[in-house]
Amino acid sequence: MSFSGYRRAPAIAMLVLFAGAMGRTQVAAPTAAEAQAFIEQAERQLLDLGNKASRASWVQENFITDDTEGIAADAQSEYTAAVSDLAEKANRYKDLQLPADTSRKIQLLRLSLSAPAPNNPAERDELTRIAVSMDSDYGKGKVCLPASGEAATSKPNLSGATRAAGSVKCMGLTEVEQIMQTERDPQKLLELWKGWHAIAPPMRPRYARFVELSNKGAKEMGFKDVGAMWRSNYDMPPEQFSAELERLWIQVRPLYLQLHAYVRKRLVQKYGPAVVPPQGMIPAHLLGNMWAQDWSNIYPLVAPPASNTGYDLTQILQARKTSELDMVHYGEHFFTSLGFAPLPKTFWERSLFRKPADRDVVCHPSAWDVDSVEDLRVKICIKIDAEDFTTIHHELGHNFYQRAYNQQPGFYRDSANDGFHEAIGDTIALSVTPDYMKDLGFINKVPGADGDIALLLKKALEKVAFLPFGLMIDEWRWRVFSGEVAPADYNKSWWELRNGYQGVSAPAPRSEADFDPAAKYHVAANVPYARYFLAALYQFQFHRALCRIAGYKGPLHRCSIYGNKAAGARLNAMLEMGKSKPWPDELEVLTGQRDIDPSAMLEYFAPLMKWLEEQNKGEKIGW
Ligand code: X8Z
Ligand code: ZN
Repeated sequence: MSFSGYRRAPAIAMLVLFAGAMGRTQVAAPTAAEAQAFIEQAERQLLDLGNKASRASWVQENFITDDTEGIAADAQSEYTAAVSDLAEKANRYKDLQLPADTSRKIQLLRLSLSAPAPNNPAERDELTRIAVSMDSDYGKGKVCLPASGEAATSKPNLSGATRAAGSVKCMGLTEVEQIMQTERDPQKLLELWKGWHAIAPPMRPRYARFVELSNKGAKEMGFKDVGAMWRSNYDMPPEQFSAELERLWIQVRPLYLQLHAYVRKRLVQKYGPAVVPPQGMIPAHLLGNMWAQDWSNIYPLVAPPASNTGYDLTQILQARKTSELDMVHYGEHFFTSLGFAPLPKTFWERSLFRKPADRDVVCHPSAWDVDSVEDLRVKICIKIDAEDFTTIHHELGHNFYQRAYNQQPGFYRDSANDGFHEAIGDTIALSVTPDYMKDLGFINKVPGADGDIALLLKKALEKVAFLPFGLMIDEWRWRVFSGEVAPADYNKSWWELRNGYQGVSAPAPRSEADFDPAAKYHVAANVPYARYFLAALYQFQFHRALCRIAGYKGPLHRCSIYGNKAAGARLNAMLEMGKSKPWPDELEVLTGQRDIDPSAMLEYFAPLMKWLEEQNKGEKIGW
């Protein structure tokens, strides 16, 4: 079998064109068998280059230095070049009638990069260097608070974790996030918020260039722009995907609006109408989280007077002197209780569980599958609290998924769509119920039904509060990639979307001297975000299906599939399919349904919705 694609060097390409025009070069007509062999070879080549790039990125994110950045950028550039080259070669087969698997794999090849590069080495290297440098800058970001109480500054280039220099204390994001969980002084919260957002403006010119270069790559790959390319990865036309998100948001928005109005009312009680406008937007620094994407840390401020969750997982974990390693073992234990094999020995040897004191790392939690087979790892700077107890289940969900599909061909070693990957661990974490707490010996007595509203409110602060955030990030990026939002309007459009979707406001005056989007990891690191919105809905749909398979009859929020092998086997049946089929086929295997169905989430929170509507009588809904 011979392949007759184009060479990259322009001079040679011209030569071939010229020879072709002269009629001296005869290229055999493409065949389906040739296409199949081509894609199988591509699969092998990309697995090899992908593993090398993955190993280089692992080292770069664990030991951020100029050298590791360079090594990671080179490996990514090589991988990106191979994808562009193969995608171009695959064009040769575009008019052929191909076996379904072959054409699916060619399409997956075209979609496999989140930052496609121009087919020109200098621009490609520039793109990968920018991408890696923004990821590193985010990882190195620090908030430096002067002991004197002056305004906070950021020092992205200070190395080391926390360091005290004179009267200035510099902290990494993990520490800042931890303080924001419990700090209630608006002034202190504002300093932390401003300090962290100050890491981003230096990334602005690089980001604008990144958009330019990756758009050029997307166009060469046959897409309108990078956003259109991302939206094409859902087994439907990109316009239909946008319409689908709109359909889903309309169904869950009333629940968000009720939660927003209730939380605002309680925050007005706490901070007064001068800080929180009773009919307006909630200032973004008061919600217990840097990005106001998860409000569960302010649960104590909004807790219902007459209902009690019955336990506080953070307190329990800390009182039991739980270690970082113990936390991960709890997560693994849930999966093995469902029938999944334990994690490999190398997982425990190679993962990062603790924030190192003496070097810069990207602490944003991630799960890795370095050799695409069984070299599974996580990288999490674990805090001993309820939030990270959930995060660990989230990350391990990625790892168990990765291992479940490792027998698939290379292009299918992925989730049905990216929302599935994000939903698996969260689905498991929904089974962390009071009953499960008792099974673990964390509590002696399971709280009665009178604790339900409290439990549901706490969960809604995590899951429902997230929904508009999960949508607006990519709404912003899609507009940026399409050119609808120009660099001169980056920050303005960011806040228009945050205001409009979330009903949260910037806590300090903003201008185009700021670049608030890049203070969020997924923007700096170019990770598509619609996946998390999808996952927020899928996880309830998966949970409901698994609870039914387990024969559970009660309310969804009390269901735990812990230890249920039938549920585990059915989950595995979907996971092991990887990306081999369009996602509706895979959704059907687990749930019997072919559409994303927000009714599971609405059913889960139905008692809370009723309660919120009562609490909000006479309140303005919206802002
Ligand atoms: O990035 C994550 C995971 C890693 S895939 C920790 N999440 C999103 C975020 O932190 O913004 C999980 C929830 C949303
Ligand atoms: Zn994830």
